[in-house]
Amino acid sequence: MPEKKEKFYLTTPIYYTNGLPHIGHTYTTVVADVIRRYKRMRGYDVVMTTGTDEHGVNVERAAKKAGVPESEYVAKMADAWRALWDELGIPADEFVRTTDINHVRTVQWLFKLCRENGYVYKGHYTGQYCIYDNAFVNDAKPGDNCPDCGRPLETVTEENYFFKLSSFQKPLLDFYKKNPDFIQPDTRRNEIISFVEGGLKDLSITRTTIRWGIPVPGEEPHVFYVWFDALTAYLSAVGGPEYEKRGYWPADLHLVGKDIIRFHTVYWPAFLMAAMLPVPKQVWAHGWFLMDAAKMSKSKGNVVLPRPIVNMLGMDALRYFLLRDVVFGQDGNFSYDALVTRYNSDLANGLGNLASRVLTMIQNFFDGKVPSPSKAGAGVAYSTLGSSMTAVKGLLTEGAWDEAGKPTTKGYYDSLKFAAALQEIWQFISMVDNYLTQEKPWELAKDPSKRDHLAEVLYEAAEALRSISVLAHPVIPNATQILWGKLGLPGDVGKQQMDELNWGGLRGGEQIKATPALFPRVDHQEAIERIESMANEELNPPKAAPAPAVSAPVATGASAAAAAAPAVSEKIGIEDFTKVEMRVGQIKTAERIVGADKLLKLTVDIGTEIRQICAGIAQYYEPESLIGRKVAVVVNLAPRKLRGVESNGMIVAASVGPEGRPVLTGFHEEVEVGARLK
Ligand code: ME8
Repeated sequence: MPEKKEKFYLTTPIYYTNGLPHIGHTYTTVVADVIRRYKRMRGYDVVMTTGTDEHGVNVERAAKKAGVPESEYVAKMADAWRALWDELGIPADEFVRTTDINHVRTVQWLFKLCRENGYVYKGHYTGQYCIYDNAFVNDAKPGDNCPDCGRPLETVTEENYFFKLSSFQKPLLDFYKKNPDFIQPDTRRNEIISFVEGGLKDLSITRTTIRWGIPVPGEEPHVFYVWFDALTAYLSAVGGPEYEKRGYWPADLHLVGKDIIRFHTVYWPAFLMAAMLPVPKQVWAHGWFLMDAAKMSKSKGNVVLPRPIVNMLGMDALRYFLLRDVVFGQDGNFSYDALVTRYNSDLANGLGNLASRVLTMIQNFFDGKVPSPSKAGAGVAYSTLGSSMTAVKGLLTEGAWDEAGKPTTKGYYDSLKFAAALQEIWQFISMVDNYLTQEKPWELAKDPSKRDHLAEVLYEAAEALRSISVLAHPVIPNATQILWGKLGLPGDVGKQQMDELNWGGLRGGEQIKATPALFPRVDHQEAIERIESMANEELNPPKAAPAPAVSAPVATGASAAAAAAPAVSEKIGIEDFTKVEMRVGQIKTAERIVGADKLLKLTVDIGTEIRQICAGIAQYYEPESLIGRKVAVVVNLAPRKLRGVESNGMIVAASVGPEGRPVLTGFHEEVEVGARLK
């Protein structure tokens, strides 16, 4: 490893603040996070930037509609974006907002440089403008619709500052030629080259019709046009005018969707060339995630949200699916059906099942201690699994080589071939599965004379799990960290260096930990229904949710904190109290809910019928201990869904201590099921 870490700077687009992230935005940010983790495991000092694009007429309109100043509107939205990335475990190292003062300074500085170098002039522009995409549409006629989003264009004439993009046709074409990897994938590169060969028109970079933008110093009311402003955020995030001090510019990689490739590979390098600043090394444009073959948009009502999926299946499942199901660069269809199928087959049955088989056998046959590799040591050195693992590692990190020893492709991770990388790792997983089926350790365990062989087999399998934890970590960081811990290994698997992963690293003697399944299997249909139901709730939140009738003795975890608050002193009349119908219920069944750690799903006999009720008591009561128990139930509460599971009623519990631990009610005398509490 180099003594001083080499720097690697990558970015996602700076997202618009007129909506919240859906699966498309999540996709780009997840990919950025995977690359960041991978590069760190190769010894790089990585910075990943994402952020929010907060200027423009759309924001002016949205803020007006919300009845708040623009600054307040964008601050709230930026907080929501940042919070979601944090919640999903994909936070930026630098979160840049285009309203940040450092960014404002950087845009004004870049403009000054371009102007001093003679690439800016004042003129008039009349054109057809799409206010939704913030772009003039070349060759459009008045009355046309936007070719991208289909919405009506507006005719706009105004005094503008122009950027002499036309001067950059040759410099750009030369640049693409000299840097054939600058635009990826190759199909996009060819598109851009023919576009630039077709001639470049000068570009309007300021507006006078918009108020909400970065002012052009001394030229008010001119404010910067959205792309000159937004693209510059990549540079502001790592020092702006003082970029040299931090040393991350030029960016190594801009990740974008194919919609904005032109802005990134034509305008952006031209702005930087005009200012005589270094140009980024690569722009990678991926395809669309489509929903029923159409681009997702809130107005079409077909957006897929990340949170409900993560609540149900976990973030690793979402990450795995996004990278495994679609070849990076191409369009792909998103479907819950495919997501849950992948989850059950590759994660629950594949990796999850392998891990639990191996760990259970080590638990049962070796008292939970990883057996030591064969005494002779030869087994490890010549292990078939070991050489397969080394081959997989080579494909992921170095690529393929021809017979003369020349590289023919780059490593799958380095060339962003995520689907291929995962396919290799999962082929290795099935190889380990086959190895176990062949060696039958459960049979070996019956014969004391085969103890050494048994130790060897389970050592190999455990070593395979350790390797998988390292190799798959960039894509499924949570599960691999858990697996790492289960194998009794200390610290953070993300701190491991892939180059240093060698077969035989597990020493033997590690104390394994039995913890719940990595990826519990889910019922296919039920999982989809619950995800859809949670998505529906998030997209159409109930108007002012009515306060629960009984707010002190609640039994759902989410309300536990509220329940611990001092009792409200406002008095109610008896007629209010009698509105709440409470009855004695008897718990018939109780089970945990995948994707909802705090909830138990109960069926409760309330005398007249058997109800399904969810209760937030999973962290305090074992499901089996509840069967047959009599509890007080609010039976006339409107049914609702908790984490996508229907709950028809509420179990009453006292809320005890500062953390609001729920304690179920009990009766000291025999009471009849269905009896009313008054
Ligand atoms: O364009 N499939 O912001 P934006 C895959 N502010 N990726 C998708 C997607 C989908 N269905 N939908 C969105 C902007 N994306 C500007 C960028 S950069 C200096 C300024 C992802 O909020 C994809 O990365 O519209 C796409 O390029 C980006 O979100 C657009 O985000």
